[in-house]
Amino acid sequence: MDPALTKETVTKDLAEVKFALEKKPFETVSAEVKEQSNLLNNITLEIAITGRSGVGKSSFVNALRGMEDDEKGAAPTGVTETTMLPQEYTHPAFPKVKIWDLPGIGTNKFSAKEYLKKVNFSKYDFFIIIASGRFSEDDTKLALEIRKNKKKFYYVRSKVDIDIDNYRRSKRINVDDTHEMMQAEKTTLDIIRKDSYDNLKALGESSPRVFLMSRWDLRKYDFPLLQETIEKEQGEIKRDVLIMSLPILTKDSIKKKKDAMESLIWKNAMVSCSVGLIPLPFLSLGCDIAIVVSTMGDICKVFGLDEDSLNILANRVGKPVEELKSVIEHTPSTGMITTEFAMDILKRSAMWGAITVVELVLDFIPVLGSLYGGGSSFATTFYLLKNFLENAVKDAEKVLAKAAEPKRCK
Ligand SMILES: Nc1nc2c(ncn2[C@@H]2O[C@H](COP(=O)(O)OP(=O)(O)OP(=O)(O)O)[C@@H](O)[C@H]2O)c(=O)[nH]1
Ligand SMILES: [Mg+2]
Repeated sequence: MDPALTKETVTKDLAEVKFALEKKPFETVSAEVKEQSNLLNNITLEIAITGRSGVGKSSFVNALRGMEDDEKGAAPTGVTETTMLPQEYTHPAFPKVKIWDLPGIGTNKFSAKEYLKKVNFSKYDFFIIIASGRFSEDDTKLALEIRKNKKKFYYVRSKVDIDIDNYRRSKRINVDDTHEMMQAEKTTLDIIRKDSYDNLKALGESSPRVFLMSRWDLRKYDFPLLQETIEKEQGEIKRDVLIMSLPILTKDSIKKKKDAMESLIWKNAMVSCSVGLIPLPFLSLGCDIAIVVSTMGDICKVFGLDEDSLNILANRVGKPVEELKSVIEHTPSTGMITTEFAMDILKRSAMWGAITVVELVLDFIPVLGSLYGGGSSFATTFYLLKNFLENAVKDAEKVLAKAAEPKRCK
């Protein structure tokens, strides 16, 4: 624990807790927190990817899971799916997050209504309708039906990298002229945007929104905007699950994940000190250490620092996983995060000026004194998790930078 914690930092770190406790009675907050604390393992998020055959549905499923197309467990691409059954792909780290590769629309004789019924539409949180050229009547009919059923959908125009490339070739753009290359990209995107808008208007959409993207680089074009738009249109809980589970593309995605996780750690700290009061040997503290351990594990997964996520990233960027691991300074490998490990840092945290921290926390939110150990358990557990989170953020930023480095020539 950072011994230099001040009134200002405590006030900032626990503003959300104070706000919640001012609005509602302690028991209500406590009950809500219990329900939300384990959201990564309790809340399902089901995303449906649809569109005509060959538009890039399966590729997008893989991109959302941070995977390459040829990886084990990836959705097969470049092959026509003949099955009428939706294919389920679970998120590599969070099995409650599912991305569904729906059968191509338009290639069968079903109406939009029948199609939705066949794919069991009610279970999806939202739909992404992809087109790689013009949108078709099949797309808009489906959208209309989804809207009728009070679900959200997003039009995505895929493969814009190909359009940009074609435009540059057709205009004989000099590849060494960065300005011209950029200008050609902008012009192509403007053309696609206008074309998609006019096309959907002609098909009866009154104010269509279309997101341009390429499966090969989700950091580019409209994918960040799509992500932001979907997040805004989801309820608070699903939004957090979405933020936590989407791949880390930029430093900004790390920041968003950090904000979402800050809200999760105080909830877990509170739950761990409210239930199953287990006094810890040699400490005047009590908390459910299993909750502390699983929260640390979740932090690792959210920031891509667990073994599986690191392997997937290493494969994606074509670097040995050891190279990525070499920059991780603070976060232990997932196998090391055990009860003993958590106990050990808890003991050390408790020794470090915890008294002042407890005083600061209780001074700011006196009602926390009703938790186990008069609030000291909460303060210690919270700062332990907060410290773990801060370190994971630093490590995730280093891994992101390492992954982006050009490959070394041998
Ligand atoms: N350049 C480029 N190629 C893409 C993109 N998205 C998909 N592709 C390619 O387009 C082809 C078809 O992609 P799939 O993901 O298999 O398409 P699908 O919609 O799942 O096709 P069906 O399952 O047959 O309906 C593959 O060769 C992909 O590699 C993209 O954004 N850019
Ligand atoms: Mg497919």
